[in-house]
Amino acid sequence: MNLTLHHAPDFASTIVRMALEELELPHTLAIVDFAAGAHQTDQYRRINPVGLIPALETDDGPMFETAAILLWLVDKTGRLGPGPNDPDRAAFLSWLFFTSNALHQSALAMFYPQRPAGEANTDVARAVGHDQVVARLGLIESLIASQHPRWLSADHPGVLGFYIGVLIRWLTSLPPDPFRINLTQFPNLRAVLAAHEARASVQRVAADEGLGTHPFTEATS
Ligand SMILES: N[C@@H](CCC(=O)N[C@@H](CS)C(=O)NCC(=O)O)C(=O)O
Repeated sequence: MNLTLHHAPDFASTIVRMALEELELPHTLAIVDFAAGAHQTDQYRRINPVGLIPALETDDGPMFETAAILLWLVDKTGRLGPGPNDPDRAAFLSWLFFTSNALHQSALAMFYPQRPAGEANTDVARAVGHDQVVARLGLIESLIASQHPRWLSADHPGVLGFYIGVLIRWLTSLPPDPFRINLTQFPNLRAVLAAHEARASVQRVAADEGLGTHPFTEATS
């Protein structure tokens, strides 16, 4: 498999990079110069028409959207998540799409509140995003506590652990007080993320990108 990940350190592409490392899939990193606007060029948009990071070039063609790429990797390798015939697949898909469509999107409202609300209303947008994030993390916390899903557990690495881990990294370090998320409110999720960040794959990526030794549970901005 020829794989090229279009990547910027500590961006959403870091989630995909961790999955590629965990799967030990050889890949090339193409660093996107975000500050220079490289993600908005015609050349990059031929790979990701939306102009966002990540994109993954594959033998099946270019891919974008973090969740789509993660799901494709699960299906190609049979690892890091339940496959199409696994009875766990239905719940896994539901929570993967929830993470992408709901949790990730409300997190973006906290990081870029001016986008939905305009510069004059950033505090309101950030507060709404914060409340949504807390409620959505609460659902994930309840899921882990009550159902102990194998595909989001401390015992088995999975794509959702990497995805939620990087989102938590940002949510606990980037927003200004009082909007910053406190991970101790979600102890079951914290345990799952602690196990994921201890993986050699995550440690390799964290060392290369300067994310610290506990990139999910002790992030600093
Ligand atoms: N829904 C997209 C979101 C990706 C995303 O927001 N990427 C950010 C970096 S973490 C980005 O490219 N931002 C550039 C911008 O918003 O202009 C996905 O899951 O891949």
